[in-house]
Amino acid sequence: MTSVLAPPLDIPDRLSLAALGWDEGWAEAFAPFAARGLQPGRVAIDLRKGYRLYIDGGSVYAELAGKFRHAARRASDYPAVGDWVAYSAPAGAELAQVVAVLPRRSQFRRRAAGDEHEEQVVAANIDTVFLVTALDPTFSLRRVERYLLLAGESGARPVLVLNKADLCPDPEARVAEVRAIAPEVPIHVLVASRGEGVAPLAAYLGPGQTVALLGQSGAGKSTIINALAGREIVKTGAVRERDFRGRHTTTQRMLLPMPQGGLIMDTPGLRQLQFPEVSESDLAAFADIQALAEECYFSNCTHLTEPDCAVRAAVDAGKLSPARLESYLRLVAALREQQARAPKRGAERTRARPGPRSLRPRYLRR
Ligand SMILES: Nc1nc2c(ncn2[C@@H]2O[C@H](COP(=O)(O)OP(=O)(O)OP(=O)(O)O)[C@@H](O)[C@H]2O)c(=O)[nH]1
Ligand SMILES: [Mg+2]
Ligand SMILES: [Zn+2]
Repeated sequence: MTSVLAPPLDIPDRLSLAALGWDEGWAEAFAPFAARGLQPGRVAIDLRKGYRLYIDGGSVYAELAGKFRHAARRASDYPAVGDWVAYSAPAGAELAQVVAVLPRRSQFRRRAAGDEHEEQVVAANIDTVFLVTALDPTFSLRRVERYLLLAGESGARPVLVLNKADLCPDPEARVAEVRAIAPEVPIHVLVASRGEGVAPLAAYLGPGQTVALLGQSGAGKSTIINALAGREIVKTGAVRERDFRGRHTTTQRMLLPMPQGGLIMDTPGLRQLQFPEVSESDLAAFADIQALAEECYFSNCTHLTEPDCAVRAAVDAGKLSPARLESYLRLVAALREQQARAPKRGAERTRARPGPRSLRPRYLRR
């Protein structure tokens, strides 16, 4: 059992309660349980049929005590990753028994599966949340707004992390836009895959601190964690080139002890906001960029990172505005996402597909 359920073995998980975030406030909330001979633990992973708990100096596997299950009324009554719980370890029992969940200081909720009225808590007791957005052509200010809203409801302190700056013609313009909608929120610009801009994020960690990362799949959440840890402690996955979609590489929420002290929570990607409907005729407005693209070395150049890109060269030479290139890249990404969503069945397929190959913009040809 342990082999399947254990997080990566090289993570030191023999933390003291204080390192896990325990303080006087928690001790006070726990006092009645301590009086009953129960122990405190923090939920590290939700294994659906049970939990892995970090406890003072180690970890245990636990399940819900029968009484707990009978008393639980709402989905939000159940333990979430990050929760402090009271457990007992009856002699001879294989698993520790979770008896109670301590009142949460912050919480992220989402609609419970199968019940549209009920909300489930997916992460608890987060001090700081990194709202991770990719500065690739899928960038959306509306998505940033939605993340800020989520953070606002949670009670965790938000930090905006704009990753993949290498895929953005004008990161500073993006920062300005984001700052305009969230003047109080710290903003960090990163190229996480190269470790750039990552170091300042360590300031949010430290003994007892809990940081969670939220963002769409493929935004680079796990890459940021690995960069902060200084080695690979979680898996990362390439995004689909066609439409920049992530592959939902991280499938479980888990709390990971960090070398800086404190815990970081990796999370699966949030569902992506779909692009607004667009049509290929919108590309007509970008005939100049399409003409430039004919000169790119790679016929399927994305104008993001490829060498010998005539489009980026025009931006560098001041002949094409970065904002205009961004609008174009967004439009193309939206078209691609639409094509990927289009029905794949027989007759519909021919209709849903774009026109004759020769009429399709060079960018969309493969
Ligand atoms: N170009 C570029 N690629 C990046 C950057 N950061 C991460 N990536 C790549 O983006 C892909 C997705 O990264 P992940 O860290 O797996 O993304 P994630 O947000 O954890 O995705 P999920 O686990 O699916 O939610 C990987 O191929 C990373 O190497 C960056 O700054 N620039
Ligand atoms: Mg991930
Ligand atoms: Zn190009």
